[in-house]
Amino acid sequence: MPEQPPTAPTAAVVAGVAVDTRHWIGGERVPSAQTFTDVSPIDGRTLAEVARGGTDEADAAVAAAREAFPAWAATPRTERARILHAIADGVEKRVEDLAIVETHDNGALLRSHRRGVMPRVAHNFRFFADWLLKLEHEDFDTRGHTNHVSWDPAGPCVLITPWNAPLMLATWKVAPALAAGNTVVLKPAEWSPLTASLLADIAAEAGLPAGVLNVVQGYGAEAGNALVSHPDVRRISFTGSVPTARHIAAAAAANLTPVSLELGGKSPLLVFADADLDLAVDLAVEQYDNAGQVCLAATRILVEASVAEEFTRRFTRRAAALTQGDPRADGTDIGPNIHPRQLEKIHGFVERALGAGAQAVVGGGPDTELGGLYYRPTLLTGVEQDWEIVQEEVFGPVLTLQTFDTEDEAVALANGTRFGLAATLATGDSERAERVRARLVAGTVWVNCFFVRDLRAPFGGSRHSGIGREGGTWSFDFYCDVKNAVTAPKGWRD
Ligand code: TXE
Repeated sequence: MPEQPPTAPTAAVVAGVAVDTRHWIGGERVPSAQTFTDVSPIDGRTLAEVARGGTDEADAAVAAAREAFPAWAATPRTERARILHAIADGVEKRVEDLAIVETHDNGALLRSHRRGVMPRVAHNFRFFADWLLKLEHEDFDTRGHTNHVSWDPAGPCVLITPWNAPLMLATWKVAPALAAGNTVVLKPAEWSPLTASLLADIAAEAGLPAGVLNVVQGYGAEAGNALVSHPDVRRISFTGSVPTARHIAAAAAANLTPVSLELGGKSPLLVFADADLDLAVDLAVEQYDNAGQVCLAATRILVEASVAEEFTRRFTRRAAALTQGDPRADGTDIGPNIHPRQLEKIHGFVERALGAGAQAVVGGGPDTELGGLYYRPTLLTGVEQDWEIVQEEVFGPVLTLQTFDTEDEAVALANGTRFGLAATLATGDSERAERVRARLVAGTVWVNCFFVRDLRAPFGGSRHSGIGREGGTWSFDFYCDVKNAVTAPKGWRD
């Protein structure tokens, strides 16, 4: 274990909640000589000095995960499931703490953390605990020999997660990996590191043995890189950007470590003239959730030309009624973006599009009254399919609108990017919905709805949106080495 420097900060209090900002390795809190400053996007206030891990901490965490692996893998499934349910209980008891810390850390709405996100974090643990108990080993006969197909845990897993939904996305990985009998090292994003640390506390209180869950804090290029390059790691699961995914895939390739990649998107919302237009407008406005920092967001609105004017009129009215401001306030619809760098990136996209001739019919720049990291919800028209603003993920509250005349044209526009994460259709014609959804390149297609997510369903994307799927059986597939044991019948050589 790296030596513990006496002067490094070890804890912070965020909105009254104490958060230990050291790593969590082998059941112990471990500081680093170096720290990084975690800042709130709400008002730029410093929240904490957080341990900044590197190769030493990565090595120590993987070693702890390796050491804990045999006992956890051999723990009866019912006991593993019991502990996962106890973690869910702990999350439910601390929903308020987790919600307030997450909101301060990443700026997403407090009311959705409280009512939606954190209860779902608990559900993630319950779901995979229950799925584990239902997971059937399969036996079948081959000329009198028994094939026994089993789901064996793979070993230490490295889980690298982003800042837009920090705990939610982390537990999509942590819960199935632990349920399957693996040990894990979680590296949360440096822009939102705090709730991962609270999760470590909750898991320890729930009785998860030391070393089964480890949390290493730090930058991607340091702690993250050391973890994904480690030869003792058996699985890497990553949610984040395409450039980082390329790097991780290359590091994983060096060790032939299986990797799951959940990346960005540039998803379309197709609005046909036969749609309920008010519903279509609701679906479009929903894309501003989390200040547009959602990988699934349908940021390209494609509207049938005959209803485009009416759609734009209704959308503009609805967007004007949105309240932007402090994410802790109950009446707020859109909070701040995560970081000055992200705001700059968002505005760069918008400025270049406007410079190329796009029109901002809604928004078009940072909110000058609110200041800080608040970007006005924006809708750009007059854009072309090959423009950067249509092709690249902005990850901010910026939507584009294009029109089409035929179903074929709609499908061509929808499929015309390098991504394939999701697509949403608004149509009143069920035959059209079936026809179009079959032709879309997307891991998830929603028809007349958005963001309905069932953990039994596969989640993930095609093309540059990723490799692999998360959810139900797909998660267990990834976190297990499936084994076939063939046993001869007794006395077969007699
Ligand atoms: O993501 P990164 P960033 C997209 C979105 C956003 C852009 C940049 O378009 O604007 O990515 O965000 C860790 N080895 N999405 O730069 O860098 C890093 O520490 C190992 C979409 O913040 O991909 C963090 O924990 N790990 C996405 C995680 O990777 C490394 C959500 C994600 O950071 C690493 C987030 C390395 N070399 C961003 N470099 C979605 N699909 O929801 C970085 N990391």
